[in-house]
Amino acid sequence: MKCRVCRGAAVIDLPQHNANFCAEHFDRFCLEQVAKAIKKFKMFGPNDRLLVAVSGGKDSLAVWDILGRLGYAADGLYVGLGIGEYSDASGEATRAFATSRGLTLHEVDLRSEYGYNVPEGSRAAKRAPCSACGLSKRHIFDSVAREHDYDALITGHNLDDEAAVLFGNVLRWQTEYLGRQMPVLPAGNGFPRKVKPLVRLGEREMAAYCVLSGIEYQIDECPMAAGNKHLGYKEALNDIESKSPGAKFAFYFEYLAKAAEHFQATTESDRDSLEPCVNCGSPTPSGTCAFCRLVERATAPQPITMSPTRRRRSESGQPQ
Ligand code: Q46
Ligand code: ZN
Ligand code: ZN
Repeated sequence: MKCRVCRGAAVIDLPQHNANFCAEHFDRFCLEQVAKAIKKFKMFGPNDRLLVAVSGGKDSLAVWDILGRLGYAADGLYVGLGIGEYSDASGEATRAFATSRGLTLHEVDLRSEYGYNVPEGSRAAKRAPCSACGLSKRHIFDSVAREHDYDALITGHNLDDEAAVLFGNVLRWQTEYLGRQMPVLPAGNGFPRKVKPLVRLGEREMAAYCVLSGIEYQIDECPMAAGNKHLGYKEALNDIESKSPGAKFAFYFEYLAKAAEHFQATTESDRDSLEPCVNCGSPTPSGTCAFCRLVERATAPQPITMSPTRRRRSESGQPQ
């Protein structure tokens, strides 16, 4: 297996590009793909203040690293979700990365700031963990970007993520979500500009980039992801990709080129009709926003449940 550029020994094959690369040229390829996405979608300029949402995983650390190497100054934002050892290790990986490079990292701990963590919030609000988690993260990302006046909020969503979300939305023709599936969502009505510079690179490339660059990331998957529909969509797309290399890239980028604009009007009019939450000021369709309602339910005193033995003793008047 030889590198497409220098004919030296290749370390990775990319069937979707019909190419193999040595470490040096793979590194250059990753930087070029990100630079291409930033330019093509007019994501941001050299003087913009950028905030990267960092989880400690490969994608967010890689995008933060690549932006710095491309000459963009970006700060990080880490949200402590309180998902046991997984969150402990994610926080450590993020802090170690920021410290080693002298980067500014904002940290928001869900429990200390808002009084609940993801498992508690999910139970109390009777929402799936990823739903409570996603809602909390989105609210915090938007608020910190607004408060500190960042020009763009950057996330590490890669091609596999975007193709899987598109696949799920197309399966059910969720037109209100399809309009949001752009690599750039413009700022407006209380939302910061949101951008995804890794859309041209897949999960496998990002893991390889981190390994070859010596970036120590949180390798374990979140334990609450089990049963998450997107994992199933990713597996289905990987299966298709193995039989038809390049299918994932074409599925997403042909959608952007040929269909995305048809769904944007719905999203824009939804956004324009939002008003500030009566409690926190974040944009919401009306009244109190979904995040404030989640906080209220997650932090409400929970009824004390007695074990069957204690209940029997209590009912029969026995001492407890
Ligand atoms: S962290 Fe949160 Fe993910 Fe874990 S609970 Fe689900 S959404 S899987 S990116
Ligand atoms: Zn080479
Ligand atoms: Zn609110």
